[in-house]
Amino acid sequence: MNIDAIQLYVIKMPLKSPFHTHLGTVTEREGIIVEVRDSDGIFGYGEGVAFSTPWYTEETVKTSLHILTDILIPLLKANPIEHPKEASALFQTVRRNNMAKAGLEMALWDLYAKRNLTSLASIIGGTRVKIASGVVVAADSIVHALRQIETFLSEGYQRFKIKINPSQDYSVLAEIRRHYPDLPLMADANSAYTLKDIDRLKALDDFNLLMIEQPLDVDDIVEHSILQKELATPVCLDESIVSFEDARKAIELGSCKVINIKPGRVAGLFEAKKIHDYCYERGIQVWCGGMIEYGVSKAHNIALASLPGFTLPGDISASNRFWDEDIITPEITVDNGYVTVPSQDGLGFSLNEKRMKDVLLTKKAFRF
Ligand code: OSB
Ligand code: MG
Repeated sequence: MNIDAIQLYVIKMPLKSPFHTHLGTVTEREGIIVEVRDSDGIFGYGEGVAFSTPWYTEETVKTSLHILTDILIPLLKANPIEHPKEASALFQTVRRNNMAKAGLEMALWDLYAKRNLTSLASIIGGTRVKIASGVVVAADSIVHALRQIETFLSEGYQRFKIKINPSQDYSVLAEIRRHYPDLPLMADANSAYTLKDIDRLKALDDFNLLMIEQPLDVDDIVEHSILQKELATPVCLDESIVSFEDARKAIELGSCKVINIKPGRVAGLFEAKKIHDYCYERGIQVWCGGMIEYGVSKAHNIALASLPGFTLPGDISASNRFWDEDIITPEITVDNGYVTVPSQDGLGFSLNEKRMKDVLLTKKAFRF
């Protein structure tokens, strides 16, 4: 692919409003924008989606920078590739660190699509021209949750996800259902429960939820299969699935009926597509998750969600869900509940240079 240079930009922005989960509250977001440039001066962009602290996965912005700087970029420099899928294979010689891998791998996909004068969506096999958009409600009280739902409904979102935990589940969902009996609603527990809570979780069958996401711990593949047999509500796995093999095992065990695919969590677009293809062949529903990310990662998610198996609205929301001003132009918008899949080459969005400057913390260049 004739890579000439790579730049890593670390950026930081406050969220428009605090994002509450039982694991902590996110008020500002650091992120890594990965820029690859080839010898013809064509650019590709990816985004490292690890957080500043390891609350969601074990990676952080700092560990990602270390792995990119000292391991992955040198590996790519020493092993020139012709296609992004070779990067995915090359990076398999490094254990885990999936978000660092994905940031670089996805930049290579964008570059590859641009070189082929094709949109990223179509180069990976996407078929949709628009994506049904869902949104997450992560409030600190029922009053705020209801207010957020009202706003998001007026903005056209088609599916609503609410964060729950054992001290805020039945009562919150009951109150939402009292106001919105037919709202397309799901809950995300981010591993707040154990199998001892099985009766609490069964009670949530009362609310006709589309699914419950990651109720049990990350490694509880067996426990999720026990739980799923007891629940009418479909279980969706998020944190538990960090590879194709995890997805295969979870499906074989009956640990879930739905999978949330996030390219960052599974080391990039190639692995994400592999999981999609496996699920599609077996009629397992998938949707594309979110990471409170910037527009670069959102744009990759849009391309991914254009694949035919992404049959459920995911956490692909507009730039203005989290940001006063995103780092891409044009910004991502939701129109009548849908995000349009760009038809321009590559991601179909450019960096907003001015906004990037305003939010830049550090920058690091690598010459090939
Ligand atoms: O569990 O899906 C999750 C955000 C950050 C980390 C993990 C999760 C989330 C979300 C919001 O639920 C996703 C988004 O809309 O960006
Ligand atoms: Mg989740």
